[in-house]
Amino acid sequence: MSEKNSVNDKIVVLVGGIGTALAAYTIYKIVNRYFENNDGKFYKIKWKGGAIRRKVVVLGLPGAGKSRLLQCFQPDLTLHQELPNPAPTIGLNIVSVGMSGIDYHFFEGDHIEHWQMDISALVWLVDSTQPETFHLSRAALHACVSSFDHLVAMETKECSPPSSLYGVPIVVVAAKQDLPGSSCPADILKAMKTDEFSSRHKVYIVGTRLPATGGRAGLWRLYELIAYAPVKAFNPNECSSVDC
Ligand SMILES: Nc1nc2c(ncn2[C@@H]2O[C@H](COP(=O)(O)OP(=O)(O)O)[C@@H](O)[C@H]2O)c(=O)[nH]1
Ligand SMILES: [Mg+2]
Repeated sequence: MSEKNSVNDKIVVLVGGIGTALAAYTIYKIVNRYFENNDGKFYKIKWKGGAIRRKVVVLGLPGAGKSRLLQCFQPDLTLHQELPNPAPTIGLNIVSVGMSGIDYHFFEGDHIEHWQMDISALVWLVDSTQPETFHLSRAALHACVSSFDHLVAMETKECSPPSSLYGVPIVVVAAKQDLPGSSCPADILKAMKTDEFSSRHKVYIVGTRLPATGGRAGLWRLYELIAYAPVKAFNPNECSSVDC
């Protein structure tokens, strides 16, 4: 009888142990999925282009994280694949990649003269860990947008819809959110004072964390904006508000 009890006890301990291990594994998977893979959809993008071509300009102060961002827009990147430390960009870095039937051409650089072309979005990166440089980033962003709107103003002199540049969406990226002491995306958007041009461009904010290994976030949201953010509808009343 006592021998039978001891066998039963062993079975209970064994089943209990397996149950605990399963529960722990499930919790681990859920937590891992939440923290490590909240960009899950990004890794399921169909990395194939097509007949439509779009140009996206990626700008910001040197070291803001532009090249790291573009490293992530590559076919078949896996979540756990290690990203090399990007070399400083000299001149212009062009990354071409097909996504969901559209050919995207990303132009990365620190200078504004490269971006005055037919583009579908401006992505502006800010290093969230450098609040002391926010005013410089803001000045550079405003200089870019002024130069951009000046071109639009020249095109819209007749107050007819311009050919290409009008109302291009602007996506401000609060980069390096994984690093300690980083300012939150809302504070960065505020620091960029984008209200001053929000009547001419719809402005979005995305926080990204793109460390060399694992734990990436923000890529899917950024992709969605690049792919679907609408160009602001032409408003003839805007003609007079832009100084030519
Ligand atoms: N931890 C972390 N490091 C980043 C992130 N984005 C960029 N970096 C690092 O910041 C440095 C400058 O990035 P880079 O992309 O070259 O800046 P760029 O001059 O704007 O192209 C590099 O050492 C990157 O590895 C990020 O989201 N997290
Ligand atoms: Mg670079």
